[in-house]
Amino acid sequence: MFSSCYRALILAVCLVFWTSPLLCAQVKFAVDLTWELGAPDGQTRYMILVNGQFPGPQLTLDQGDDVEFTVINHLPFATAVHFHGIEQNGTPWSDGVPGVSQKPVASGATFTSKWTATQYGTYWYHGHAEGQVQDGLYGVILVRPNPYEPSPFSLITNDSKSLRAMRMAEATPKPLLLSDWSHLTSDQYMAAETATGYDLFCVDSMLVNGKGSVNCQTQQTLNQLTPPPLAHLLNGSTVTDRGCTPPTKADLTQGNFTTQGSNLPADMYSGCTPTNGSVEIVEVDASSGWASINFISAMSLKSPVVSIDEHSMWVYAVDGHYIQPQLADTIFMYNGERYSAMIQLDKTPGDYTIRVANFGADQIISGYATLSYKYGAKNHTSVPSINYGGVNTTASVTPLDKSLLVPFPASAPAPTADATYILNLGRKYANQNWSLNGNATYALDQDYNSPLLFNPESPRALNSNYTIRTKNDTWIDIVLQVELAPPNPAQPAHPVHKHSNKAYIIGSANGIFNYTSVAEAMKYMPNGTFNLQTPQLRDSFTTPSVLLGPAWVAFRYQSANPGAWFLHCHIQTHLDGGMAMTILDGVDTWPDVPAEYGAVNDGP
Ligand SMILES: *[C@@H]1O[C@H](CO)[C@@H](O)[C@H](O)[C@H]1NC(C)=O
Ligand SMILES: *[C@@H]1O[C@H](CO)[C@@H](O)[C@H](O)[C@H]1NC(C)=O
Ligand SMILES: *[C@@H]1O[C@H](CO)[C@@H](O)[C@H](O)[C@H]1NC(C)=O
Ligand SMILES: *[C@@H]1O[C@H](CO)[C@@H](O)[C@H](O)[C@H]1NC(C)=O
Ligand SMILES: *[C@@H]1O[C@H](CO)[C@@H](O)[C@H](O)[C@H]1NC(C)=O
Ligand SMILES: *[C@@H]1O[C@H](CO)[C@@H](O)[C@H](O)[C@H]1NC(C)=O
Ligand SMILES: *[C@@H]1O[C@H](CO)[C@@H](O)[C@H](O)[C@H]1NC(C)=O
Ligand SMILES: *[C@@H]1O[C@H](CO)[C@@H](O)[C@H](O)[C@H]1NC(C)=O
Ligand SMILES: *[C@@H]1O[C@H](CO)[C@@H](O)[C@H](O)[C@H]1NC(C)=O
Ligand SMILES: *[C@@H]1O[C@H](CO)[C@@H](O)[C@H](O)[C@H]1NC(C)=O
Ligand SMILES: *[C@@H]1O[C@H](CO)[C@@H](O)[C@H](O)[C@H]1NC(C)=O
Ligand SMILES: *[C@@H]1O[C@H](CO)[C@@H](O)[C@H](O)[C@H]1NC(C)=O
Ligand SMILES: [Cu+2]
Repeated sequence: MFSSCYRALILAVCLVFWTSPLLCAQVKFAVDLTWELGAPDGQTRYMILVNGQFPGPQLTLDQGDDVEFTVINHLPFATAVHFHGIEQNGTPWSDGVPGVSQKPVASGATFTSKWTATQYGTYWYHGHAEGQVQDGLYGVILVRPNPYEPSPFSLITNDSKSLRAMRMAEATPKPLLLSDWSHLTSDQYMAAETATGYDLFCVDSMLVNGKGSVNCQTQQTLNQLTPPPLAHLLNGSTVTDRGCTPPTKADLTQGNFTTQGSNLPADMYSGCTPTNGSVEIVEVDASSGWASINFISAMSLKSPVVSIDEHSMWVYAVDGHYIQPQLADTIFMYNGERYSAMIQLDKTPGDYTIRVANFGADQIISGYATLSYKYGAKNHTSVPSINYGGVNTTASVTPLDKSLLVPFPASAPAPTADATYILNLGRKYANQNWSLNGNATYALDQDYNSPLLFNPESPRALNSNYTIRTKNDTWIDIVLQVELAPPNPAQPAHPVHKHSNKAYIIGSANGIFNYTSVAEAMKYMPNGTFNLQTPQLRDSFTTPSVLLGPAWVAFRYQSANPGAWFLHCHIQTHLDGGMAMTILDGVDTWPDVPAEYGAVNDGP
């Protein structure tokens, strides 16, 4: 009932504002999944193809469209497809998380999600069963804004020709789906973790729109690119010839649990054989004036910094939502994040390299694509802003300032929260097992056959080690506290992603959040620790990487969309290892799950 009311409202809006060809489309989109040999980076392995393609085909929508997304599972195992960042207003059964919002889609079965594209912006769909992102199950979702959405381009220029060009660029963007790629399947990767007791993170290549190559560097180059603090910690040893920090540097990359290093597959961290894969060419036409490059991180394990040689970028949207545009040369990205950038096509027509470099201390590796001006010289050599290790090449390179990603139009959360949850992130039971609250690891398949959305009173749904239960129409604070004590000598950044509606990142600091609420903390913390006026509005909240001491980040959101929403680290191996919880938003007002979604109330 709730959803049909909502749809009626959207329909009314469509009728009032939209011209006829655009009117509230019903979009049907089907993905046929198969398990086949493929070679995205030039080396063959088994992987998931979507309609015979990798990455999957792009789903392009207009804001307000109703979508029927059908998964046809021809894989030899169960699956489910999630719509990352799509708020699923009134359709919690269509979120695509097995064990949370639905049962897994069995091999041979078909499942249709139905949802409304209520928000404009750049999103993506991806597998949410096991580690299927690592096997290639993902594709772009683009929702073009309604004409009446105020856009922030007049903060860049008031020149009417340029504004028209930006609007046109926004409607026909160049999405760059960035991913990391391993020659091991996700199952093999996970098996290596179980066999070694290591949290593993070495990959073979970085892909742009599914294309790339294995790039190898000499050991000397890799050593030169090793950041001095890492070199110091390596204490005389070096990164491997794949650019990876060895997992044996346990104090740096692992917890204090037992390991079996001899079980590490010989070719997982060492041995680099270059390949000649293909290169994504992004063709632009200087006569259009501007292009919109929409970066989407579909990375499983790596954190890329991206740049386009000789082109500064006006970043105008993050995680699908407009911001006050900010000019930057490089953007540091975490798993699942999206950044849309306007670039002016005013350089000498030619080819310019797009660089995608990992910036964590875990691996020195880059991937490339080409921005190619139509009619430009093909022999043009462009000037980089970052090197193979992701480090700026000159002092004048300006990184995107993430503390200043101000939503446009201005929007802010409620000044106080109704409930506060403090979660202690860290390892649990083994180096590759992670807990989002310090108490429990969340096995992905634990509720496969009785999803929490169908069973809000089950013992698991009532266990605060696994779920957070909120009342509808309340404001919730979640503080992500990153511990630094045994068994965690250090922790990498955790990009924690929340399903359904976005949240405001309202504060972050080093140390222990030793308070019961943000309101209390504000009395004691230095001015500037919290920002309730212009906080970022996002669907992921990355904790700082910690080496020297603990740190925390706090986000605030409104429980306004009743449903079971996953909250999890988007590093695939951390999710596999248990780093998740489910938020049961508005569990007091949950709608009945429509019969067509297979709701069987299995009871507690
Ligand atoms: C464009 O005009 C608006 C309204 O006058 C103004 O607020 C804005 O700053 C102008 N933009 C630029 C880039 O000058
Ligand atoms: C660094 O290496 C040296 C020589 O192998 C060894 O004696 C020392 O204990 C190491 N230091 C650390 C902090 O591991
Ligand atoms: C890649 O292709 C180029 C041009 O055909 C060739 O010169 C180079 O040797 C090839 N490299 C590898 C690793 O196959
Ligand atoms: C690039 O090619 C053009 C024509 O093909 C030539 O005129 C120019 O000198 C070349 N530039 C370089 C740097 O090789
Ligand atoms: C990179 O940028 C930083 C900060 O602006 C600067 O200190 C450093 O010198 C730059 N690196 C190079 C190689 O110029
Ligand atoms: C939650 O986890 C803690 C620590 O593992 C445990 O002591 C407690 O019993 C658990 N609570 C429930 C309700 O299972
Ligand atoms: C973790 O377990 C402890 C001990 O049972 C309990 O006090 C605490 O509330 C639990 N934390 C969560 C998030 O459930
Ligand atoms: C690892 O850390 C735990 C605390 O979480 C501690 O009890 C244990 O002794 C540590 N093990 C080693 C080998 O240091
Ligand atoms: C937290 O606050 C309590 C009470 O003020 C204090 O006793 C305790 O030492 C504090 N803990 C930390 C880690 O700061
Ligand atoms: C905090 O700082 C802001 C800007 O620097 C200032 O406007 C405000 O008055 C300060 N608030 C307090 C409580 O000091
Ligand atoms: C839940 O709260 C939101 C936000 O206040 C409200 O719009 C919505 O109607 C409520 N839903 C239900 C089912 O009460
Ligand atoms: C530990 O992580 C592995 C995946 O690496 C997972 O299969 C296993 O269930 C986890 N164990 C626990 C106790 O969470
Ligand atoms: Cu993590």
